[in-house]
Amino acid sequence: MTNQYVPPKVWVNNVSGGNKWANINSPESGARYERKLPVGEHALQLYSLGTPNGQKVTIMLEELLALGIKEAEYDAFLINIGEADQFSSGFVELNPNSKIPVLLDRSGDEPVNVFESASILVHLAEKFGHFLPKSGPERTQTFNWLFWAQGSAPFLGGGFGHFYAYADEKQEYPINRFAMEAKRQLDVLDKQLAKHPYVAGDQYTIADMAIWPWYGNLVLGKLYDAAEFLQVESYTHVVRWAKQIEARQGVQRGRIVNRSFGEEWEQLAERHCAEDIDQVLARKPK
Ligand SMILES: N[C@@H](CCC(=O)N[C@@H](CS)C(=O)NCC(=O)O)C(=O)O
Repeated sequence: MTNQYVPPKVWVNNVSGGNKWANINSPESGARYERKLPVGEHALQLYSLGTPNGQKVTIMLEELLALGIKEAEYDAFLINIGEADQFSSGFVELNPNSKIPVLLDRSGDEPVNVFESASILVHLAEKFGHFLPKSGPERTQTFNWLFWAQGSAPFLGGGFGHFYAYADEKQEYPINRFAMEAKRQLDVLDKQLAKHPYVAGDQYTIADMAIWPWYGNLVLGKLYDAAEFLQVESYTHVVRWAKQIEARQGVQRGRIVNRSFGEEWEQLAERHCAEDIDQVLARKPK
């Protein structure tokens, strides 16, 4: 084989190009510059972006608000990861891993920072007593599928999505490797959803909220433009579930928060009150 890469004995950071965000990658963690985060008026402060990982949390918050829980009101500020916002001192103080989403909960005696989207979902579910069964097998199933989502989605996003959609050069080996895994994961979900209305059983839970932004968007043709390539319509139970979840008011509202990309009508950089979302939905094409 020609041009075969032979790894040196010790890795050196001379990565250049690769994709349009490659220049913000670095092997070092920590703050790169001093800047405080903006703060709004609500107890819950969210710093995020409307990617699938960001959507998980805004869907949960909007689902809680749809139940009439006023304490779930929140300020959502945009973190533009392409502009290195996640490396400011203020952001790194809340999430040392420099990834969206991160939540600051100021409702208790001491503010608490919550990072990792699944941890935020559990925090909110336990705080408000919804979307996570309190005990029994359905609680265990919810955690099974929540952890499944956290373990599996990086193969879909960082693996398949990176090489199929983002990498400048399309390479057969990684695309094949991760297309295989993405389809295997869809098959796992399809078999589960053939037996149950929701991923963890009979109830809509935080597991659905963690899985839908990735696999739901994928089968609805809203992720990576890969619906045809992955033949997503063959996963009929996932498609049924994805449409059912998409129709929920909380999902319609949550999926557009902190969006600075996609269709112009659905972009909403910051959210501070319900009317911010109402205004966006009012301009949705009929
Ligand atoms: N496991 C994390 C993943 C979060 C994540 O990968 N966030 C991406 C956007 S979807 C990010 O902030 N990337 C910025 C970077 O890598 O510098 C979670 O579930 O919260």
